[in-house]
Amino acid sequence: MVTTRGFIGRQRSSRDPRLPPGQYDAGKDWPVLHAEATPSIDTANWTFTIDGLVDTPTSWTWDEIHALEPDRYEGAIHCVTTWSKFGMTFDGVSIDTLLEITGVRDEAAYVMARSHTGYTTNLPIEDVVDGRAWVVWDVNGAPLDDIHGGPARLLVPHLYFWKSAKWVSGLKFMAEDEQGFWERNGYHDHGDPWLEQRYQGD
Ligand SMILES: Nc1nc2c(c(=O)[nH]1)N[C@H]1C(S)=C(S)[C@@H](COP(=O)(O)O)O[C@H]1N2
Ligand SMILES: [Mo]
Repeated sequence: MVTTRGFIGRQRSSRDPRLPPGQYDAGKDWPVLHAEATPSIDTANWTFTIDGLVDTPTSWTWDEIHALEPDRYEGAIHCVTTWSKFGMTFDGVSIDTLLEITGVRDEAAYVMARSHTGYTTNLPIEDVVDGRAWVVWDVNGAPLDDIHGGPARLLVPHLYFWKSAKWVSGLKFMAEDEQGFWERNGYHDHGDPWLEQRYQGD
């Protein structure tokens, strides 16, 4: 057998430029992580609400949110526990589309995302606008499983995945930052994977 050591060595040591520092490619696996028991949420009772410092607080039913302009994210997701996945396709609605309906007051600077289970996570407003965040219900062409946050989850793929609240129920716009569940338990308030903002103080 003939091998070209130099070539193989280079391949082994080269890092995928899409991988943020300290992350590995999970390949086909999609690990499941959450703190609470997996709920089973009937789309007949499902709602998503935007409230707080907006002009017109609004709730959408399952049918109402599906009637809005659809949008898609194609790309990577990055979990703070060091796995990343590439080539994910999520379908849903952009937060921008929802904010066109509610408006946002000038004083709003932060957002608290909440779940039907009581889970919360905080974000600066900049991270949920301009095509950076979605409410999604399909992944890779199929409905999101319960274990991955179905019937719908928040998707904020440029931040660590704990910001992508599963079973999302709403966003509250706020003037001051407040910590969510994992942030109170030591995770970073922002969570940029390219800056390795994993824990408070990073
Ligand atoms: N409601 C809820 N959403 C959550 C969490 C949680 O504990 N509860 N964990 C977060 C964390 S830490 C991660 S890594 C991702 C995991 O999503 P997955 O199980 O679909 O991979 O969900 C995030 N969203
Ligand atoms: Mo996580």
